[in-house]
Amino acid sequence: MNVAFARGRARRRGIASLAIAGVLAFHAPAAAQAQLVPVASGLASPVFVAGARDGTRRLFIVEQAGVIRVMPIGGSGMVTFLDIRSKIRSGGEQGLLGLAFHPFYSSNRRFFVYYTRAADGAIVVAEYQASTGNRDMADAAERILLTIAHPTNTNHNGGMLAFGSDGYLYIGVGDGGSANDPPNNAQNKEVLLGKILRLDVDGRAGGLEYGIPISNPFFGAIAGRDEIFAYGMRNPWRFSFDRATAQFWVADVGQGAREEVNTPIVSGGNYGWRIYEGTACTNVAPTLCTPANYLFPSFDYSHGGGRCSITGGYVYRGTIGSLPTGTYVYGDYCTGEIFTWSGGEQRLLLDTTFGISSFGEDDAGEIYVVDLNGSVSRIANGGGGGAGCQYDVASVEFARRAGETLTVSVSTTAGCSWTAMSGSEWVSVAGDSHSGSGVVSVIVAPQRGWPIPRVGVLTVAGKTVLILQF
Ligand SMILES: [Ca+2]
Repeated sequence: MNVAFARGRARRRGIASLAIAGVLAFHAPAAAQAQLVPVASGLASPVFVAGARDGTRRLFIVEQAGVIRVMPIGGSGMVTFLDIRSKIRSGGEQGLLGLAFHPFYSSNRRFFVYYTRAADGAIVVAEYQASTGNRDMADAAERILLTIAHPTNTNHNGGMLAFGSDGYLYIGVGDGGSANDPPNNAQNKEVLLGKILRLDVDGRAGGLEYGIPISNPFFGAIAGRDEIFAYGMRNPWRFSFDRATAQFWVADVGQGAREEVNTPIVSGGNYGWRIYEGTACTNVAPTLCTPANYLFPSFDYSHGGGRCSITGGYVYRGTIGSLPTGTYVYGDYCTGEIFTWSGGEQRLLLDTTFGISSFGEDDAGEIYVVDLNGSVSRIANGGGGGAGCQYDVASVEFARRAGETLTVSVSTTAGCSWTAMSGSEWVSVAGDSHSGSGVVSVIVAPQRGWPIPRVGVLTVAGKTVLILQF
């Protein structure tokens, strides 16, 4: 997790939030405000949310103590998907920290978790499987893939798991804790702490419970552990892959001064810790501060205004215009601020009271923010209608020859207005002006005479909908 979880909220900035604009590198919010739509509350220390990309649009919420809950979008009745509390040491930065669904989860039901082990705090990456008989429940059987000793400190466990577009599992591992990485783990390619790892969960080789991609940068005879993909990380608590471009974004929590985002993450890249924090030489080993030997953040921010710990997020690729497409969303745990990175600028999107433990994406690419204090909210367009609104509408509807009433659904943000109009005399619509998501009734007249299929046209929320009658 990050240093902030242990610090609690004592450094929260309160009324100092008025001083944000202009003081630091952040630019003023864009005119079109975002809003938060609560989707779940009453949770026990939630630390992650995700969809399974299985087409069901269910949300899975990870609670730190060792429970995964599942809820359908727009529904209630959240149920326990997995409960492994007995295996886990939880509290501070420890617990059940990460969850990733296999790219073929819809057919193989396999998923992976990252936790700190009850007995000794070791990092464990393990595989589970959803039940064949109940998709809202996981089987108890566990297969442990990887264990990393983490005996000295309770902080900097990392905790992120995600599959890349290459089908491999990427794992964010912290540097082992304390401050300034005393054992120099992050720069040591012979240990797995302070790294991004990449494993093949579908293979097994060399007596291991996983395979190692031969394209890993230190594979085989090349010096360094074969599992390592990139190094020089302090606590890469949250990272993501852009679902449109596959670009890899890692937010690395800083020590005492800088919070950084690195993208793209390149194979074999050295991202600097503990030699550099952000772009600054830490002076832990000043003779090593040769910039050419390291990769530096794409952007970072300082600890001014009470900020202290970055929580990495996602690039928005949803279809309903909640944010401008291609915007990267992230936040600061200590201040509750949610930021965007777009066009080379960091902007404040929302200032919340949340302890932002994570962001997450659902199957449709909508982005959620997780509040460690017990809730999950979706980031939505602030509305206002017209500009900035996007609409999701079916393109084709099928009508029977005898005539019938169809419904066409429109998905958009609250406050976004739209109309429905018919362009065919045998198709009529009931009501023509709407706001927010909704449905419109489409009355299709019976077809008389010789049964030749015909095509009618509707315009709904600016989109053409074809009515095929046969
Ligand atoms: Ca090697």
